[in-house]
Amino acid sequence: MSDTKLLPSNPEVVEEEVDILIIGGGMAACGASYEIMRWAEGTGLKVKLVDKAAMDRSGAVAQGLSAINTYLGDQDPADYARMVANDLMGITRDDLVYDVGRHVDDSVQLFEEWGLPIWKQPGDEGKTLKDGGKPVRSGKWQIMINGESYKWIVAEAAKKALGTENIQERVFIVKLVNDKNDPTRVAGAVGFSVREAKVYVYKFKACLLVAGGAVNIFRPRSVGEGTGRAWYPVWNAGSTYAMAAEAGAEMTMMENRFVPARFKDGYGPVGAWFLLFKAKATNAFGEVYMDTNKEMLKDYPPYGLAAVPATCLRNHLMMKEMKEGRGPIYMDTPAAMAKLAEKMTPKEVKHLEAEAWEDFLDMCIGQAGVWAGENIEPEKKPSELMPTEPYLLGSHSGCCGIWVSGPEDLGAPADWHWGYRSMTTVKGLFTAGDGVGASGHKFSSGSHTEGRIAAKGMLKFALDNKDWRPEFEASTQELVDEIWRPARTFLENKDYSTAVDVNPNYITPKMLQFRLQKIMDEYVAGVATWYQTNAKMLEIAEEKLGMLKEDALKMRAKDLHELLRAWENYHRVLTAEAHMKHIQFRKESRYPGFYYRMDHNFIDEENWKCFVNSTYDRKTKTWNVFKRPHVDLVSKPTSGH
Ligand code: SFD
Ligand code: AMP
Repeated sequence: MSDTKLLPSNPEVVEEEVDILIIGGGMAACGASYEIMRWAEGTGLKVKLVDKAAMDRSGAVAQGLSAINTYLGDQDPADYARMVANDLMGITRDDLVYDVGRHVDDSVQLFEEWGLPIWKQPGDEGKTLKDGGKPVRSGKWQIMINGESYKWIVAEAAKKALGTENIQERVFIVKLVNDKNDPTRVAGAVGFSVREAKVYVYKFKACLLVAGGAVNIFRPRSVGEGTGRAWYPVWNAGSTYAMAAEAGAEMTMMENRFVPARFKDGYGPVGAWFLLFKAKATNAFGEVYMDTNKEMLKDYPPYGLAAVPATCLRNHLMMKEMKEGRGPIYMDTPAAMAKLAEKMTPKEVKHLEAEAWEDFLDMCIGQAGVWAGENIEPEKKPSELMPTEPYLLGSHSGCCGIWVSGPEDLGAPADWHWGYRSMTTVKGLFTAGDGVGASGHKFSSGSHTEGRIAAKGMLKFALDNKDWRPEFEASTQELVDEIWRPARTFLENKDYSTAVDVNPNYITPKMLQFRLQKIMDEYVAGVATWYQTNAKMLEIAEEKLGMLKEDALKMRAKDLHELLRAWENYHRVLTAEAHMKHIQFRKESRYPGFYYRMDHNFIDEENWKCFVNSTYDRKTKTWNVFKRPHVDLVSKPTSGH
């Protein structure tokens, strides 16, 4: 291998002090950037944003989207909170969800003002939402958009507000640093450039950690030639959860996961097909499993009995067909399109066919590729559906994440808020979007909104602490040494063997990732076991993850790309461990269709309708998992989608 590509054993170190650091450049970060500058002007506070990628196309909205899944219009935020609670099997924070619901429309109206085309009903074309234009609703809460450039548009507004001089792209943040004098407080963060051999050390008073959810923790269905395909963004590697946990933040509902039903192999989303095109999913014999297996929903009142049964329960009914040999599952696209076409002119039918393709071209181009490659014309041939590998996220149809301070005016229990809205239990550390636990179904618009809400809380915190000076608990050299360890491990050991990837003194990030995915897949309810686990399997997973954590210290980085992969894996392993510990603690199967504890294969409302929360001790590397009482602030969760 040519020496010109080798990393130096000592990177350049760049130190900077700001008042507020935003970590991530996705939907929540863009919302925060836009909002914070409206209030920061004249305060003298310095705000900076760092993203591991380029904001124009970073995060889950990278490819664009075809719908905005949260827009309330004239609906009641309490009804929205009820729907979210029902979909997440009763255990959500109504205060957080309601707060998003009452503010989210403003963000959507801003997107339109910034140039995002939002579909309008006939007669209202050209009329904005703000001016009373009626959107085309796919579902009760969802509206259709031409969203290929969604992220560009939202990022542009954020960049304009923040100023490009305050944005540093292609910096991967590895860890938060606690304050020397108060370990319950954050004082900074360290990361590295993914383009140059540079380590960045930031000191700050407050920080918004919005680095998205966690993908590729489980062995994906796409392996070999399909590796790299997933539904959620592969570049979101659990950084939010791992860094917050290491800083001491209380986590919540880390047992929750999202297993979406998706178009097979391309991972194309199903929402537009179910909601807009009114398609039905069937087993191999054309039977609609939501009808034939309806009785199964009665086992899970009230969540199965709502107008729209919870997402995990829809999976539960689908998987019965697959497990009992009546697969594959199909989305009956031809029947749906034929029905819609009944009252259409030939021109309108062509338009409908174009919309079917655009749905994927807007947000999941790979699925359109699968259609083209497999000669699938959706008006003629149905497509297979498949439940994917599990993802960890807090903004879509899942609710794992961090425990945050909620709004004070909604009658929530006193311990659900502690002064600064959106602050975690660590002083100065805020989060939003996928970072916030126990409040799913925010989606792109709700994540943007939550970023805006958090920005205000964070600004207040920074102003209240204007004279406070951050001091690190570790020295800059110690932090740099830690970040650069994989690079040095490689440099020190590379000549020991003749094949660069075979060496007893290090493990490649790719191999380590395979090991993690194998453990999670086979013992922690991945696709290999049809999402089933039990106490014994979890015990084995715990032991294996412990050894993996030890071996992770031996990851090598032969270049910057591998350094990125190494630290992403570090975040993944910690997130995976949190997931496993929470599943181990919750002795019931709260989310049938997402995962099953076969030794407790039931829902136990009496003992487990509670939050499962945890904290991680960075020094002892151990978890403390515990219950927190749940309270419904709106009436029982039974409202439909
Ligand atoms: O069809 C670091 N989502 C949908 N939302 C909708 O409103 N409508 C849809 O149609 C949606 N669908 C959908 C969706 C997502 C995906 C991938 C597909 C389809 C294919 C969900 C939303 O996109 C999602 O809820 C929000 O984007 C979440 O926002 P946020 O801000 O929590 O996460 P992000 O946008 O992914 O941003 C994360 C950022 O962090 C950066 N980052 N930066 C520095 N250091 C590190 N260590 C970092 N790690 C990550 C990332 O680069 C990024 O900028 S449908 O399926 O329903
Ligand atoms: P998806 O495309 O699966 O990510 O879903 C997009 C939106 O549609 C989300 O708000 C989902 O909750 C909703 N959705 C998806 N499938 C269904 C369904 N079968 N019934 C009702 N809502 C759905």
